[in-house]
Amino acid sequence: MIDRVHQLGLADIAAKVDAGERLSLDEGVRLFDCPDNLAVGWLANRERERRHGALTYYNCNIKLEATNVCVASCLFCSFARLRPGDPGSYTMSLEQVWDKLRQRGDQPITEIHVVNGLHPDLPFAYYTDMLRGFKQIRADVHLKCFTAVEIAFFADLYGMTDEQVLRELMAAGLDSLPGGGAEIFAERVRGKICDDKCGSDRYLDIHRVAHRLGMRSNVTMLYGHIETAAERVDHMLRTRALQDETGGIQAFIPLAFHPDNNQMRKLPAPSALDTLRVHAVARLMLDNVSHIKAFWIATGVDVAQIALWYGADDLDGTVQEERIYHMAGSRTPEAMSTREIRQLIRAAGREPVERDTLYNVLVGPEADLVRAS
Ligand code: V47
Repeated sequence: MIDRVHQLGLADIAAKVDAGERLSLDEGVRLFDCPDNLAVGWLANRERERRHGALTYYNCNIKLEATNVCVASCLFCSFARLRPGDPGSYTMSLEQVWDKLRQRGDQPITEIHVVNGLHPDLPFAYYTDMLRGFKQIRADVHLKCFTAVEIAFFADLYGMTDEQVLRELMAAGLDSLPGGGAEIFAERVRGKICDDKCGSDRYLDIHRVAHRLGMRSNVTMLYGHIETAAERVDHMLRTRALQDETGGIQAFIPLAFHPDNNQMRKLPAPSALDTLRVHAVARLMLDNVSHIKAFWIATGVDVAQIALWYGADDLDGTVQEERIYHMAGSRTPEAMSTREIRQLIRAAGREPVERDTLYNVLVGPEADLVRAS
């Protein structure tokens, strides 16, 4: 394969990666333009194995979307409804939200991931009470809730600074921020697909403040719509620059655009090859981010398995209730058991590790062998 890398003109990039040197924007674009997908994947896999060997992480989590009422009008979104009462809109009562956790009292859930629409009429206490309630039901559960876009919205709606919002949510039990809302940082793209929500600089600054306050976060990238290769790499470089400053980013998560039931439905979904390439380039560009997550609901299960050979080392988790992708056409199951996730990781030739949100190991690869013996 190294001969092929040389023939393709990627020897300088391979040498830089080997020497621990950083790749530039132009080099990232060359990785996207290279005709040989497998060669790029091979380079990324070397890097993935250097960091994690065959280990592949997942967690036991639940995703909740408490409301889909949203004042933003992102063209890619199939989930949001503009106003309360619009057909298909919903807002759960706090009891309904908490019930989602109570109903799973018998499951070893370690993380709740909440993403909501930007609801114009709910009081701030809805969110702080939600967090407090979760912790009352399960004191040890990790609360990864509210994207930076939601934090910015709360600050503007309730007349607080971003930092005040984060501090109040942390006091109520918030443990970390999920990566949603990043889309593509390039202003050209943002101006076209999501011009009425928090911009890139503020998104990144909210993560910066969260890290300063002691929280960790993830960063996502929504790809496969109108962005160019250079805009994808620019997105990765802005992420890398923040990570240089704070070290607080745990995982980078490429999210494949799903075109059903939204205003960009005329666009095709990104191909499996493109999905594999994005994960591979992310692994190579983001030398300071430990984990590249292939979110199986977004990639599809089969492609997520292959992505484990293209730079990804994490699959997200059991998920259980997911609406954003299923309303946009995802045909994956809505949930997986830990047994199924472990089996699909093994079937891909990798070794499953159940982690908590902060990547502490909870169940190592040997657990299957013990169970099988
Ligand atoms: O912010 C919305 C994306 C995100 C579509 O932090 C779409 O661990 C594709 O951020 N096609 C929410 N994507 C999900 C998210 C996430 C998922 C998994 C793990 C983590 C984490 C975060 O979903 C939104 C938006 O970027 N999205 N609509 C769509 N039609």
